[in-house]
Amino acid sequence: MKHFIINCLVMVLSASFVCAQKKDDKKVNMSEMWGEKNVSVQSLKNGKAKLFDEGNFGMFIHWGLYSKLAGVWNDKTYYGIGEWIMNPRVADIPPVEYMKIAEDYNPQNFDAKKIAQLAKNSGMKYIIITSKHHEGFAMFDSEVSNFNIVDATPFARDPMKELSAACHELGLSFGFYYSHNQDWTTPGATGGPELDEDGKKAKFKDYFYNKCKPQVKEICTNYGAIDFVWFDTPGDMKKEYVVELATMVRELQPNAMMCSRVGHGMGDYSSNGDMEVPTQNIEGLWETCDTNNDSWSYAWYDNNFKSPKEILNRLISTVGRGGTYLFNVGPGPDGAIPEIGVKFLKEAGDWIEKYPQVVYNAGASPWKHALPWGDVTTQENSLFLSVFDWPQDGKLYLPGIDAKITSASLLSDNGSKKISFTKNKDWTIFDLPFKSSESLISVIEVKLETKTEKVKVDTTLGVYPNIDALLRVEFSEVQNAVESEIKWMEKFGEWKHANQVSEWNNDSKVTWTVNVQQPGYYYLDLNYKGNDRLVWKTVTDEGVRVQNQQAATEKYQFYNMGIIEFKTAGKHTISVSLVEGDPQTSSLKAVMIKPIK
Ligand code: FHN
Repeated sequence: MKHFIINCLVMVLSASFVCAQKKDDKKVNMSEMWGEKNVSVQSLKNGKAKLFDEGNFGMFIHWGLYSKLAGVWNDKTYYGIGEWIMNPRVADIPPVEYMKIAEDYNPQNFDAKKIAQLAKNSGMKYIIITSKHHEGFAMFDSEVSNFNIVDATPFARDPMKELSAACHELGLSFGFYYSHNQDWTTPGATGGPELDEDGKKAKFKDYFYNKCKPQVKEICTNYGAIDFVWFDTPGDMKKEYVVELATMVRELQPNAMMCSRVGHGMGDYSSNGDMEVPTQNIEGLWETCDTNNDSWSYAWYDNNFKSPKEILNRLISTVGRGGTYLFNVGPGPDGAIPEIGVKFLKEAGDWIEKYPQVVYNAGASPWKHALPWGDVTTQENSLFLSVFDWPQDGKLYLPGIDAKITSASLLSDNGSKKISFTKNKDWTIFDLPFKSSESLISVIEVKLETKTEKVKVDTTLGVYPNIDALLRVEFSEVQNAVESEIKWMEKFGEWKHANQVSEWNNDSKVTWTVNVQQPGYYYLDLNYKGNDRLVWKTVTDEGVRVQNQQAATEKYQFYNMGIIEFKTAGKHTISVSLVEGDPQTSSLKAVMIKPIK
């Protein structure tokens, strides 16, 4: 496995978060936001992690006072993740003013049973909800601080009691998010006021012992058995506090799982970066948390909801990489989940109900990465091919498997239909109907003679005769240039993730080995960024050269380079190098090889 350098150009926002203004770009330690990734918990898989490991799909809910603001303060809309609105980097709302929002917060349409039922109908196995986010407002009845939904609002109900009961009634598991380090309205906490009520300098210790620890004790005591305590943004919180908190959680709720964001390697499983579906398989127990639109909490303008197909695509891809998918919804100011989000989730849930074997207790793909037409998950002797892009020519190409296939069937709710297939060297070619029977994602079950975990697959990226093949740099060998993992925000808090190769010199090159199904001509596109105009050269092991100049911008884009030829089928290398242009500002993200129609 390659060693990636985390190169993150972001701006530090309090001790543990970041903002997208370039002038303050600065390197930050991502483990301060999302925790260390060195959690090794194989032994938990049969114990308390069973639900997490096998369920593979859960609901995340971001709900707090910020949901009432919906992205607006003093008649101005602030774009980006809504739950950050009070932060100085967003609307900079003074804590005293922010706390007043509670006075008329009355989310009358909150209906715990409806939300739990939605999670269940959507195929999710558990719910994790914000009991207290960075704003410091407890969405539960707290003896520790009056700044809570029961004491400080006319709503005066404990929605966490209602939701935990509703989940348990429906057989769903339940857990709490708790922001343990950041609390922007409590003196001494990270991001909180520096002075206490008496004008004295407040310490983290005061916040920790007077609010954080006792509140975590409350959520671990007053809601029956809970299955998760999801701490977030540990920042530079001292190890002694993290250990004390995690130890208390383990004593009070021995079955509750903590993610790596508790900090200092104390978690039971790794939490990926926000909104990050990884491109390569990851071992161990891990999760990707993602949101149904661009923000975690409700924002009035944010109706960029992921379609049912995209939800399923991201879920299946996460499971295919070996992980679990935690999918967020944000109730609106009235406490209800926006209608479009509900509709799309239910449609995704209907699909999962038809094809549960693709998701639940499913194993990772032996290819270790997505395939151009979809992705693969596994159970026992079966490979489940989830086809996101149905081939127009009736052929589905699967590279690199030499295990004996005993049958292949196209699944549907009317039963399965056997399909024929042929072998061509190390490719298997399935004959499919021209029209898919399924409007979202069709599933082909390929039964093998052996168990899928024993099957050897050649994971070399394929070049396909009927679909574009994307070759990302993380699947290449890089010589004399720097490969790094990059993360950036589009809107504030809306994270994107990729790998790039930069710092080019005269000897630099990026080389992919590919498995070409059919010889012939293909279009070659490069995905890069840089300044002005760049000249790139692509050379194959057969001596075919494509060299061309195209424009460059500071954002990654695909550019056509011309036509590349593979003279023979089988394994080949293609190498890309920068010939002209500024080597310092030029970066390459991927190559696309497209059949010519
Ligand atoms: O700062 C939070 C953010 O508001 C949100 O809660 C996400 C969810 O994973 N966690 C933090 C940033 O990573």
